[in-house]
Amino acid sequence: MTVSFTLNGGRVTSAAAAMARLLDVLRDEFDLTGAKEGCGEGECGACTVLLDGDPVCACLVPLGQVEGRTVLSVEGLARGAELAPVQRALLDGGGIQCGACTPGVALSAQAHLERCAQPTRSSVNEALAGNICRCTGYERITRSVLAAAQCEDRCAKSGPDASPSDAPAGAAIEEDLSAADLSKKILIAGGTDLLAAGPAAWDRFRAGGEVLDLSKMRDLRGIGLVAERVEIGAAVTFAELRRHPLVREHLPMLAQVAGLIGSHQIQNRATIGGNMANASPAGDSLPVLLALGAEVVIGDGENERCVPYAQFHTGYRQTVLTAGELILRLSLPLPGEGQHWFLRKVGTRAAQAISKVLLAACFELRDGIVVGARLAAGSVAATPVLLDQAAAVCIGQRPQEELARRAATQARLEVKPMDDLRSSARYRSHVLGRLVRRGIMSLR
Ligand SMILES: Cc1cc2nc3c(=O)[nH]c(=O)nc-3n(C[C@@H](O)[C@@H](O)[C@H](O)COP(=O)(O)OP(=O)(O)OC[C@H]3O[C@@H](n4cnc5c(N)ncnc54)[C@H](O)[C@@H]3O)c2cc1C
Ligand code: FES
Ligand code: FES
Repeated sequence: MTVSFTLNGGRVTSAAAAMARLLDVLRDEFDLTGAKEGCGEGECGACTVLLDGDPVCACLVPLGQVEGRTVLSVEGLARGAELAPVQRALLDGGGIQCGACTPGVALSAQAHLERCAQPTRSSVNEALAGNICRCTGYERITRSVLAAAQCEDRCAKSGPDASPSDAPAGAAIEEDLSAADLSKKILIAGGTDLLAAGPAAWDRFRAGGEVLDLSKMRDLRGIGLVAERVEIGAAVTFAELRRHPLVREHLPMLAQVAGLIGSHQIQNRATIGGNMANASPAGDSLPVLLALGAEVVIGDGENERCVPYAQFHTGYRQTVLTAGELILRLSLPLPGEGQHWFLRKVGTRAAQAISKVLLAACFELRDGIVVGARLAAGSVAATPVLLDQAAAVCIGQRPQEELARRAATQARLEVKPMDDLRSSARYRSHVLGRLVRRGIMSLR
């Protein structure tokens, strides 16, 4: 089986395994060594390439998922002998250092310049947050990209022909849900957890080859309004959630948390269904889904069942999914009148940081009185926790200091935080109390 795609403007075919990493294929088969392997886990961005114009980490993309798509590596960025404006600006502005991460920086910057009508210092910094350069020199990089933003031809597509290829999509990895025996398959969506699991996982893929690509299933992909509820396919990415007008209008807390997941490279690939199925207590979307009162539709190719999301996580990294089942979609109620929300993620830095604590809360207020409350926290127990008792304390009360203090104390009693590399249990408990207090005081 071969995989065909457009690479730097030309049609190419690879006979490598469908689960081979795009990074290895580019470097070993096509001799394109601009994309570097820094971490192999999606953290550093040195392997960044553009997939259909979006920055992704080539170390986390299986070859089979580029079938019929367009890949741009740094080798395709220049226009013949002439450097692209962003490359020229990095060179002129000294935003290059030792050069190891520069190809990834240039491609992330190029994508941002093409997508953002008016790049600013903060939008550039956010767009480059997934390119962690060990030489530092961030200021010069930012200045160089802002200088490139002034060039009239900054957006001109590079390479001889960067239009999507006409190859039929989906030949390399199976995609027909009804025909698949799910219990025998490795399910892959964005691959950000699966491929970050390292060489042991890749060996399993190479040996097994029994892979089902959820990202190609139309049933798992859409976002829509159905009977006064927002339905979101499990294979919707965080980048899509972040941008989608329905989500931004009705579920702004979900759009906001999508922007807190990893970097742009990760958001362009990671799916909400994968975040739920991976079931890490630090999964950032999970407390938000709890606070929003989501329901999960689960299926096995023939039958469907609907489970309140509050019952989905059954233990550390465990869910109600049985062998052969997958998450099809989420269903979320539209917010009612007088609803307020509060979201805070506390980590070591703003981007690319696993949460130490995350609090998501929805409150309903009538005449200044709390008449509804759902608070949920992440990274403070083996599963994301719905803080039922803290919510109960709020009902019928005015959001004042005394209430905030009582709810914070109650919330701390409802969780069982752990000591680990990122934080201590004591710190997590303390921060959770502060966040609950702040959430309630934000209602005043
Ligand atoms: C560098 C980096 C930074 C990150 N930062 C964050 C962060 O800040 N916050 C955060 O919450 N997460 C973070 N993550 C993890 C996040 O990317 C994943 O949890 C992601 O959401 C998983 O989705 P995916 O589509 O990539 O899943 P995949 O890797 O494709 O799959 C993950 C698991 O879920 C299963 N699966 C996928 N979809 C389904 C489905 N529909 N039904 C049943 N099973 C399914 C797969 O079989 C697999 O076992 C980060 C990851 C990386 C590599
Ligand atoms: S090698 Fe570091 S993100 Fe891919
Ligand atoms: S350019 Fe040297 S480590 Fe980034």
